[in-house]
Amino acid sequence: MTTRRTVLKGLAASAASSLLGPSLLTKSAEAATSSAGTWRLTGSHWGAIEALVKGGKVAEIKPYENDPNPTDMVKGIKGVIYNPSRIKYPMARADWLDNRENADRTTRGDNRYVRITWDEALDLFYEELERIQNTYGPSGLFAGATGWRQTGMFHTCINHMNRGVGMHGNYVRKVGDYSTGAGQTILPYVIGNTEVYSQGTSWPVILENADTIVMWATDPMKNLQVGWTCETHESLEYFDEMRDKIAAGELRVISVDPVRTKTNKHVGAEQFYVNPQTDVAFMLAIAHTLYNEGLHDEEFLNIYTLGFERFLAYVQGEAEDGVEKTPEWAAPICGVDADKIRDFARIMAGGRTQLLFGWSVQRQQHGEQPYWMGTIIAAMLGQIGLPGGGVSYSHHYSGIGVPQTGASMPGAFPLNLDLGKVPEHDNTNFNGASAVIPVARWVDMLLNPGGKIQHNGHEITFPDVRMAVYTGCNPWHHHQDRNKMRKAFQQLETVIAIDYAWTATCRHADLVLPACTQFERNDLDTFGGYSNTGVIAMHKLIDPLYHSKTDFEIFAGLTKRFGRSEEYTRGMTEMEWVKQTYETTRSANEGRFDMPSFEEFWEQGIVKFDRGENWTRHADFREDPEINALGTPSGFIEISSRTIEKFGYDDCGAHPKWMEKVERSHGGPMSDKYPIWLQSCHPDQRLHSQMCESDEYRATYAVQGREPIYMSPEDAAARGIEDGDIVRVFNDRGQLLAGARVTDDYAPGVVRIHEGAWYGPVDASIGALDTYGDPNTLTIDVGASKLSQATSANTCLVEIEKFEGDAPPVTSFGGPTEVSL
Ligand SMILES: Nc1nc2c(c(=O)[nH]1)N[C@H]1C(S)=C(S)[C@@H](COP(=O)(O)OP(=O)(O)OC[C@H]3O[C@@H](n4cnc5c(=O)[nH]c(N)nc54)[C@H](O)[C@@H]3O)O[C@H]1N2
Ligand SMILES: Nc1nc2c(c(=O)[nH]1)N[C@H]1C(S)=C(S)[C@@H](COP(=O)(O)OP(=O)(O)OC[C@H]3O[C@@H](n4cnc5c(=O)[nH]c(N)nc54)[C@H](O)[C@@H]3O)O[C@H]1N2
Ligand SMILES: [Mo]
Repeated sequence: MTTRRTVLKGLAASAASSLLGPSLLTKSAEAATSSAGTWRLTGSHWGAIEALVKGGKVAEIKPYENDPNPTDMVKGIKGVIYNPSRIKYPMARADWLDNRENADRTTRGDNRYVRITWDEALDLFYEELERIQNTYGPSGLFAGATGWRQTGMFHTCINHMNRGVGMHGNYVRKVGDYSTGAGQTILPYVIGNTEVYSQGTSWPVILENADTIVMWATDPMKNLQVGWTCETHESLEYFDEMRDKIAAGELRVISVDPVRTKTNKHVGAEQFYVNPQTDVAFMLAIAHTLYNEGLHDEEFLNIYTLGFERFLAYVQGEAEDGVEKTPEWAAPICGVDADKIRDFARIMAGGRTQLLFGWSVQRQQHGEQPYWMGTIIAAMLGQIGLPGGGVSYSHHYSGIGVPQTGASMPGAFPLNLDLGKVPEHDNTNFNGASAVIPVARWVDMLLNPGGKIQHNGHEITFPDVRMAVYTGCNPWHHHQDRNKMRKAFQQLETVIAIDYAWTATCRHADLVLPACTQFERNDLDTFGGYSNTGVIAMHKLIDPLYHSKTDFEIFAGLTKRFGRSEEYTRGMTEMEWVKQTYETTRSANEGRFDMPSFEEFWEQGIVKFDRGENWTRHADFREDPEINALGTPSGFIEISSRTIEKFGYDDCGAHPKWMEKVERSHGGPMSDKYPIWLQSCHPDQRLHSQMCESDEYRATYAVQGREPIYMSPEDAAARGIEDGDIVRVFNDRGQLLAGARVTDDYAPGVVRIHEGAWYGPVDASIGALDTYGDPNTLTIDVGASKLSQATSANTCLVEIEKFEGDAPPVTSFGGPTEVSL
């Protein structure tokens, strides 16, 4: 099959100059640059953008003209490039530079840094790697953290670090991620695939065939503003269609969420408030209703699933706790009237129903359970594999549901060693400890070297880690329970952070290396997420600012210290890598999708493929469950799992169950002391912590210079809090200041502070007041269960009070205090 390609025009002048390099710049290109400036196209998590570059500076940034739904966040990009928080040159923590592994580690975070040269910095980096490998071996080094590196396939900074450090020696790595840790662990046992990172039924199929869409704990219009690769925002168009269909009475959409979401406000869905963290009780009562009213699909359960009887005995109260999971049982837990629960079950069974789950609801204690229940309800409805029916766990992410073109996309810089090569320190002896740990357990690892935990059927032994290297991630935003973390960090003799901005991670590091931003390098990227819409050229806008370097240059410099720079770079320059990556993609698509020469591509900016075909998830399984068996142990949907049962865990058993949380609002544990549930969802106006530093943009949402905390009028009034007040939010783990935003989008007892707010404690002491409003100052750091050991960030209770007196200034931004030794 050959598909016509559409090449989008424009932006040619800028592109050509980037390709040729400075020495070959033509006179006309230079002239264009000097007067009116040049518009250059590049890609980003926030979509394709065009930047006006004048006199070597970015003067203006606007969304790519063909972006159908640009995000407001584009307004924040310029403020990221030019920002007082940029890391200008390599720096070392004052106490550490003096005393290295004998330095006082309790002063980490006091923000005193000494400027050093790149040569000194890379020598120190290398010396520390040597010292750790020689003293402790690979179990002494943790370099496995990952995060939302800026876009661009070649410059993917995580790969640069893994390859560069990996050439020197082995180290402790992580498995899983913060996004979907519980979901990606449970669903392969239940439905044979992580589901969270898999293509879903095409939106046009859903919108055409579904009678009811249940948006369960999901806010796609907020979360689809960004993508893992260059976002096209094609998927956002479907929400206009959804809105129109609801208005025309052709579609019913119900949002099950303790908050009225951005998506709901756009499409006008029915709001179904449920008490936080109680979805499983609600779902068990739905299952009870479906079964006892004969609304379930017996035939589907017989043909496609295993283990229903056992689950049913639990629901009917004939086994285990002996409690029948009636709507009357669930109502006081989940806060939904028994009759409304029954209605809900009947609506779902009354027509074609598509369940769409977000990820937040599995980022809580026992986060596996609501996901498992989601599949069971869909199986009881018997619509899995039908167009507009069944269950999805991914339609809010990176263009999932936009029909996929099927084209091959560019690959990233190789993170592994070249074939047949071994690291300088080829030691694979981890001293009896595990070489891979579940990602969200690294603070427990630091606090309990030699300690053991269960994980997904295996025992993990925590290594004795002494050094950590972080790049493309910000653990002092992404991990839970700041004060526990501060203590754990004292275990580390050396922390190296590579970033372009002075994040809290850099402020708690010993050696800080300035990478440049993606706008200061040439690259290419997938255009669109799972849609594989095309390939985009990422034209460098300006040269690296200050003394910053690309991650490629940084690790070329590090590997040079042990004589392996050539192998690291393969003797190729940035542009040679970009071109080679493009050519590899072009060959992979040969005969299927035409792609122009590299030179043409670079000039044109975007190669777009024809839209893919509509597709229905699990249709093949429905068609023939023997030939197209699922990846579960049995090949069928496992409503009960013998494999999980054999692990013998008390917090994730043979089938999903309602389990109480260590902290739960609305009458649950700890709610006497801390009555309010804090959810730390993903920000509408940031990508995690990225862009928080962008001052002008932050001013559009901050409240008296603090991160907003959204709360209901009832909770505000009960505490004498008014919209715009500074409040103190606290629990036994920590305290922070935030700015009150009072809105009836939030149910009473439910508040939100978006994750990614920059941590800014008043001082470096344990328990210090955070002046800006990082919710992870308050969140709990426990594993979701022994199965996944995932983050439980959304299991968190707090109390709030109006802050009286003079609020301390925000300390999060603007970089370190420079001192000299
Ligand atoms: N309470 C709570 N916590 C959460 C979550 C939650 O819902 N609630 N969500 C979790 C989830 S799902 C996620 S994915 C994580 C996100 O956690 P992270 O991925 O750690 O968050 P980011 O803010 O994107 O951090 C990326 C860092 O990399 C830097 N960076 C970007 N590009 C480059 C580059 O090219 N080179 C270098 N050297 N550095 C670069 C950025 O400046 C930034 O500091 O947070 C998790 N934490
Ligand atoms: N703008 C923007 N978009 C992003 C990101 C970003 O940082 N900014 N990050 C990206 C990444 S890395 C990820 S992992 C995804 C995250 O995607 P998700 O985890 O799905 O997103 P969240 O915004 O955290 O939460 C979605 C909804 O879940 C609801 N919710 C939370 N807890 C419960 C509960 O107990 N029960 C019910 N019924 N509802 C609940 C919240 O109220 C919210 O409306 O987003 C991606 N998209
Ligand atoms: Mo994530």
